[in-house]
Parts: sequence; C-alpha cells; structure tokens
Amino acid sequence: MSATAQQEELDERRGEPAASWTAPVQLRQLTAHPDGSRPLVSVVIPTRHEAATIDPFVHRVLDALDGVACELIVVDDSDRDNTVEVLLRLQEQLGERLVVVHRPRGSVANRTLGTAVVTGIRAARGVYVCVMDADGQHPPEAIPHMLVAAQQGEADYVGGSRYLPGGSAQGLDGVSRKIISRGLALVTRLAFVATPVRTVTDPLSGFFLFRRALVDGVELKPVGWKISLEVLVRSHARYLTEVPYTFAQRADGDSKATLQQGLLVLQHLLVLLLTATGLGRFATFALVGLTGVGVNTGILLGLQAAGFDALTWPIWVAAELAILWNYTLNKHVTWRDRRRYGRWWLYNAAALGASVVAIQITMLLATAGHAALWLASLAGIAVGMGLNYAILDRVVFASMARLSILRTSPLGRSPRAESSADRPSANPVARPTGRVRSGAR
Ligand SMILES: Nc1nc2c(ncn2[C@@H]2O[C@H](COP(=O)(O)OP(=O)(O)OP(=O)(O)O)[C@@H](O)[C@H]2O)c(=O)[nH]1
Ligand SMILES: [Mg+2]
Repeated sequence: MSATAQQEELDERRGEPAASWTAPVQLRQLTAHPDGSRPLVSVVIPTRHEAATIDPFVHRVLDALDGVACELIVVDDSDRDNTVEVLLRLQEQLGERLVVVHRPRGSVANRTLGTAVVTGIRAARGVYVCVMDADGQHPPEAIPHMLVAAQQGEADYVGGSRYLPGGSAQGLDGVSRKIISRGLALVTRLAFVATPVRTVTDPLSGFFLFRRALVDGVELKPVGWKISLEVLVRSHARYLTEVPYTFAQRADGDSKATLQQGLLVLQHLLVLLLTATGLGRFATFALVGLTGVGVNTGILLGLQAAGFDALTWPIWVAAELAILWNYTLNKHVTWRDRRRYGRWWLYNAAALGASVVAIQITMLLATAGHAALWLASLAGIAVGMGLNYAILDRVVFASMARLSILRTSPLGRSPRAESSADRPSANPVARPTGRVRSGAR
C-alpha cells in the first residue's frame, strides 16, 4: 500500500466506533509476538500518591489485556503515602509482568510526570508502548482496540481521543477545565498545522499508544505533562489514527493537575515549534539573510564612496561577499549540527538558482501580471527565499546518506522506524530483577 493510501485509509477509519476495529480473531493475533521473546505491549503508568487506586487499577489493566503478551511499568514518584509498598506487594504476585521504578525525592534532577513517562518508555520492551494514568480516568479496556487499530492500519501512533464521536471528556473537573482542554487542543493543531498533528483531534491526550521503534534514538525532553505531543512531534510520526474513549471521573485519591501545568503546555508548544519543526532554523536563516542584505549594501556604498562605479564590477563583488558572509553564518549557526556537509560551491549554486527564480517571478508579475513593482519584488523575494531554504536544508546541508535514503525509500518512511521495527530490544535501561528500582531516570 502506498504511503498516501495508507494514511487515507487511516483517515477514513478514524472515528469509527472502537469496536469496528476489533474482531475476535484479530484480537487473538495480539497474544503473541512472532519472535516470542518480548511483550507485544508495555503499559507505562506514572503514579504519585495513588495508594488508594493502584492495586485495583493494575488488576483492571491485566483483565483488559487477558491473553495479550504484556508488561506493566509503573514509575512512581510518591513520597507521602505507601504507593510503593502496595506496588511491591503486587510485584510479589505478578513477577515479571509488573516492573516498578521508584524515584524517591532528590534521586533525579527533574522529578515530574513528564520525566516519569520517559523513564517508563525507556524501560519498555514491548513492540508497542501504551501510556495511561493510574486513577481510572483512562479505560484499559480500550487498549486492545488501540492495538488492533495500530496493527490493522499499520499506524505508528494511536491516540485515545475524548473529542471523536463516541468519546467524551465528561470526567474533566468543571466547565473551565473542559474549555481549557478543548482550547489547548485547538491551539496545538493550529500550531502544528504543517505536520500530521493537525489531524489529531486530541493531541494532548494522556492516553496513547505507539510503536516503540518510533522513539528509538529520539531524545524526549518534555516540558510539563504533555508527553503525547512530545512523542508525536519529536518522532515525526507519520501514520496516525485515534480511537474514541470516555475520560472518566477520577476513581479516588487527589488531582495533581495545576494551573501551572496548563501554562507549561504553551511553553512546551513553543519549544517544540522552535526546536523540532524547523521553524527555529528557518527564523535563523531569515535573520542571517537580513544581515547579508546589510553586508551587501554596506560594501556597495563603500565602493561607491571610494569613487568606483557601483553598477559595474562592485555590484558583483558585493553580492558574492554577501553570499560568503551568509554561507559562513548559515554553516556555523543555522545548520551547525550538519555543518560538515555544507560545500561552498554548492551553496553558491543554490543561491544563484534561487536568485534567478526570484528575478523571473518578479519580472513575470510586473509585466504579464501588471503588479506594482514593490509587490512583484516582495513576492519574488519570498519565493526565492523559500526555495533557497528548501535546497539548503534538503541538499546542501544534507548528508549523502540522507540523500540516498530519500532516493531508495518509496514510502518515504523514517529510516529509523523502518530499520528498528523488528530488531530485538536495544533498550538502554536494564531490567529490574523482581525488586523495586530506585532513582532510575
Ligand atoms: N510519576 C509521577 N506521576 C505523576 C506525577 N504527577 C501526576 N502523576 C500521575 O499522573 C497521572 C495524572 O495525574 P492526575 O493528577 O490524575 O492529573 P489529571 O488526570 O490531569 O487530573 P484530574 O482529572 O484532576 O485527575 C496520575 O496517574 C498521577 O498519579 C509525578 O510528578 N510523577
Ligand atoms: Mg487524573
């Protein structure tokens, strides 16, 4: 199936009642992974002061996944109740199926829900990882449906959605939280409108499932609570779908959600936009271009002041020196992470090509299109700049290896996801041997 057809099918099926993904025979196929050596799914559950809920919840998850090869990884940051003792007792009964990571106060630099989930993801061995809360607000019964959706649609990411037909956010406390939640989901989709995230109805869901290989080699650095967005954006997930679910009332214990967490979502959005989408790189490129305009004009005026005719050889010298200036800055600042790939002659050729296109567009708009000269010129500059950026990013500052992958991968799927999907676990976090691990990161 082609990449587009695959995403089209996922889009068509999105919003279907969860049960329509599931047929008994398909569910049975979930019980084993072909190589038999690792679970099909690792369920990552962060906890903080959930002594009252965690025991029944763990049993509820295991019941929901009856017959599915699974493991549960609970990452606990409690320090004023006995959640960890409850977990230890559970582990005596369940053995390998329950992994407990305890992070006492002071054991890690940044002890938050976000880092707890990342710790759980890194400890996971399953083909898929599912992340969910421990307070009963996310229904474990939906996990098999998510697994089927992931397998049938070959999706990289299956989000639980409160906002698809069939889903509900009824358990969110109060009207204001409901409005804030909807508003933040909308802002997120708009902010990432240039990426597949725009199609996700609930991009900030705390309940989601993804192929573990998707985050192999991807550095996850969540700001605040919204790990689903961190995974979606940093992994550049392409094949996405969602399954509706009802966000229930908290079963027991108390909420740790605060206004500060809500504000952190906005900070997280900004950080992701600037660092993970290329927007920050483009802004730097534009700034460098602006300094280049200054260099060009300065040299031209300087040579004119020295008595040369600016419209003969000085105009070429000024342009070339400005290109050299831009090249140096772009190489050492804008594309500093890929600076070893940039070649001066290729950079020059790209600048020349983009200038020719910009001039042609300006001329076409001003003559055939009868546009005002300033408008035609601005349009030419905008197109030339976009083209120049694209060539620099995709060709001039791209490694030969990346270029050959683009040529040979018909689906255009991420080489990381392709190569590691069925590789045995390269998990850097050692497995615990039946005891609670303390202070793991
Ligand atoms: N490990 C860890 N887990 C946390 C931390 N803060 C919250 N959690 C867990 O993360 C999950 C979500 O926290 P909740 O307080 O339920 O937040 P919420 O679901 O957005 O808010 P409510 O709707 O009010 O329950 C729960 O399982 C918490 O126990 C933390 O700092 N560390
Ligand atoms: Mg909750």
